[in-house]
Amino acid sequence: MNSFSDKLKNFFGKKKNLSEEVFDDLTDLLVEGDFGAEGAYILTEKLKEVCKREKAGDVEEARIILSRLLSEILRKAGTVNSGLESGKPALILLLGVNGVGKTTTAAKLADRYRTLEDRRPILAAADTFRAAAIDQLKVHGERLGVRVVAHQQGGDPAAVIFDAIKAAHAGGGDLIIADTAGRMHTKSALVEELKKINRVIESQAKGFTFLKYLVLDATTGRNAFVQAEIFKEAVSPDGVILAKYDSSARGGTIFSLAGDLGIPVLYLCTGEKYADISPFDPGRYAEEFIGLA
Ligand SMILES: Nc1nc2c(ncn2[C@@H]2O[C@H](COP(=O)(O)OP(=O)(O)OP(=O)(O)O)[C@@H](O)[C@H]2O)c(=O)[nH]1
Ligand SMILES: [Mg+2]
Repeated sequence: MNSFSDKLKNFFGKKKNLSEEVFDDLTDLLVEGDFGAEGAYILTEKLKEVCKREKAGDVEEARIILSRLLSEILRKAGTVNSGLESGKPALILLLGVNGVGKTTTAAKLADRYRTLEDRRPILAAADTFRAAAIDQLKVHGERLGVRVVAHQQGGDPAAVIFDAIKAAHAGGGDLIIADTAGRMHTKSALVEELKKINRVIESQAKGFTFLKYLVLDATTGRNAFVQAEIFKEAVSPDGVILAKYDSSARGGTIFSLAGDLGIPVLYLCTGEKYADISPFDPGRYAEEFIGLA
């Protein structure tokens, strides 16, 4: 995994006895791992309490308890399946700030659902902000052999989605994956844009499952969490896709997303290739995070 979990592994490997110092050092480490100061403190306090109750004798036992607590936090955020219902058409809207990986993720999802779930995806270029963004999606569409519905730069994103829904009705597909513009939204602009898209979906896409996935860049640490707070308040995303987890990610942000915001992580992306996306596994992630796996 990444170097941060190596650090935790090292930490647990060195110490033997459970002392106050161990818990203090662990808190510091968790903060370093993007847990957030409050989250790190609450977690170590909880760990201390459970260790006492379960009469944990050494660091190794504490580590196993910690892994359990961590996966409980992740499971608390609810379902970790994609939210798609079989046999039902769906529309996935990918949201997120600049450069986090939305367009790449749109292509990855199209490829994944087509090959593994027998879906017929349509990519919708609802990022009409930049001409390059539309072309970028078209290139992915060509490579994958997936249809791309696009308008001109500066067009209305809701109109692109309208056309994508029309294409789906006409038999062109059963899963619309919509890329959106990544400019840093103010909350009200985001809400307005989404209201318009919502209206289109309500009137044109009855019977569709509508999902909003927030894409976050794992390398941005606590910043990703702050973005998630804003998006949660504005549009209540159904789940998070954590991109660029292959880079220097420290990974603690995921626990705050689940624990503090109640947003489940659905997928981890670990590279630029289409196959570099995998469903999130809470138990395994918790174990890997503390170097147990
Ligand atoms: N290493 C790595 N790079 C990624 C991953 N996902 C995306 N990227 C790269 O990150 C950069 C930005 O990705 P985009 O998909 O264009 O991001 P975006 O959110 O659509 O960006 P904007 O449209 O400008 O807001 C590109 O160079 C991608 O190749 C990932 O999981 N791992
Ligand atoms: Mg993009």
